[in-house]
Amino acid sequence: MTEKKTLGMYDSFIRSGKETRATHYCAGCGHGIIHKLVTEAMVELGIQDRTVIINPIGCSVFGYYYWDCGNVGAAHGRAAAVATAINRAHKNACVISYQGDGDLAAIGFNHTFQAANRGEHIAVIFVNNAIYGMTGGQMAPTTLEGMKTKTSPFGRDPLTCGYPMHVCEVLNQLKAPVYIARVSVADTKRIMQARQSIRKALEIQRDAKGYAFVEVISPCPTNLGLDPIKTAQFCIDQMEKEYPVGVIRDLTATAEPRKPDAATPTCREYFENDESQAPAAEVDPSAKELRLKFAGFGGQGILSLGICVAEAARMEKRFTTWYPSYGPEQRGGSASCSVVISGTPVGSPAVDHPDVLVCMNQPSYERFLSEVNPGGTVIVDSTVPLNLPVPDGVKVVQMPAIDLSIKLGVPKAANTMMLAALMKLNVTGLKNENLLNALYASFKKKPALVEKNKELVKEAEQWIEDNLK
Ligand SMILES: Cc1ncc(C[n+]2csc(CCOP(=O)(O)OP(=O)(O)O)c2C)c(N)n1
Repeated sequence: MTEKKTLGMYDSFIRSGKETRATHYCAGCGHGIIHKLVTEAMVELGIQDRTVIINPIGCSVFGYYYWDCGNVGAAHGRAAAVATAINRAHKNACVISYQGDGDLAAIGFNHTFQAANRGEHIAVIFVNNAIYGMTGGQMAPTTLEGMKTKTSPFGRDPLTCGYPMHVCEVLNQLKAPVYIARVSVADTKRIMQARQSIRKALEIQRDAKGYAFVEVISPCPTNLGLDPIKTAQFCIDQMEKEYPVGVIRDLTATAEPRKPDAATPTCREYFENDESQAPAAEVDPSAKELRLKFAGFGGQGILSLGICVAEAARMEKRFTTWYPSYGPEQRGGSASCSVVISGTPVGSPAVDHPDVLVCMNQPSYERFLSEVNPGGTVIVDSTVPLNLPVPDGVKVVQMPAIDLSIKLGVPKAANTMMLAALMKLNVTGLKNENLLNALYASFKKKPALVEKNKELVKEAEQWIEDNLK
């Protein structure tokens, strides 16, 4: 007998680390069947080249070993957010979010609900096996009443654990979804029905018609402690009693396809539309990418300093990103931001290895110094002891930004002192005039501060002139 290759799956699952045609799923698990239904529909509908499947956490986290299309991993429960982003950035993409009941209905439920309510263009395949499979059989929102799991050893009691959650019915309260169906893969007849619903959900993506949700009742023999045949029977006898299968909503006949130009603008479009604020970036392959990190305590103006530099880069028609990271505290907690300046579109706004590091406090110096690229520059406040080995080829410069700003009576302006240091050391590749304009523009609402900051910049430059070689 020859083995027939499933459409839309790789010939060999080498991403698992070995040449194999075997998946990592247990015998009798529904995931393999559902994978097949999804990829077959994807190929038959001719959308393989523009399909992106989101693989969040759960037994199907390794879906990307098998699906021969675009794949993106997501944090537990966050598939809807990732799917939203992908679809908005790539409007031609057909996005499939493939999620378990723990992922979708527990940790990720609010994401699911909000994405459905927004009518995002996503086909959601919701694998309901009534349990957390990957972690060894804990109770899920969809666990049946009385069902024994690791975390409900005496059976799910609605008094303490609530009732089994009917996700399709909850989503059916919303206006936006185009298609909602519940199917099962417990036997051949049901698999045929599941095939139709999954195909429909993908067709809706092909035609850019909106949100489609397919719940699939799926056997998990390992965690139910039953053999595959008995587990399939459990799906039919017990699960379908609680979760009746069928099409719950189908608005495909009346749903309007999204018009390409009427689609939700991406973040980039929001900014680029305002030409006066942000001249469009121009491609200049000769401009080397520069990655900068600014770090200190919240309230020290670290994030604003990063914005100034990013704004100046935009004025010079560079591609640029500003990416903040801060703790929960408004004041006093750690804060940092990453800025990338480039002559070509920026791939990632995260800066793990900066070329320029500005540190306003000791924890950030300790945290980031070792990550600076060779040839890089570190500007660190003089209050920070330089007691760490400096990586080869990295230049460390101390600047009394905090002391100087206190001396000049504007303690909050230590970040302006750091900006002056960046200009004087000429490490951003940007024109000083633009850096200053970006700084002054940040005081649009407090014009009196512009004059004061001009004085501060002069003082800082003088200090650097006198003290730094
Ligand atoms: C933030 C976070 N919390 C908890 C976990 C542990 N965890 C991994 S998988 C999982 C449940 C997965 O169950 P489900 O979504 O039903 O998928 P299944 O494994 O049954 O296919 C949990 C709780 C995690 N990885 N990350």
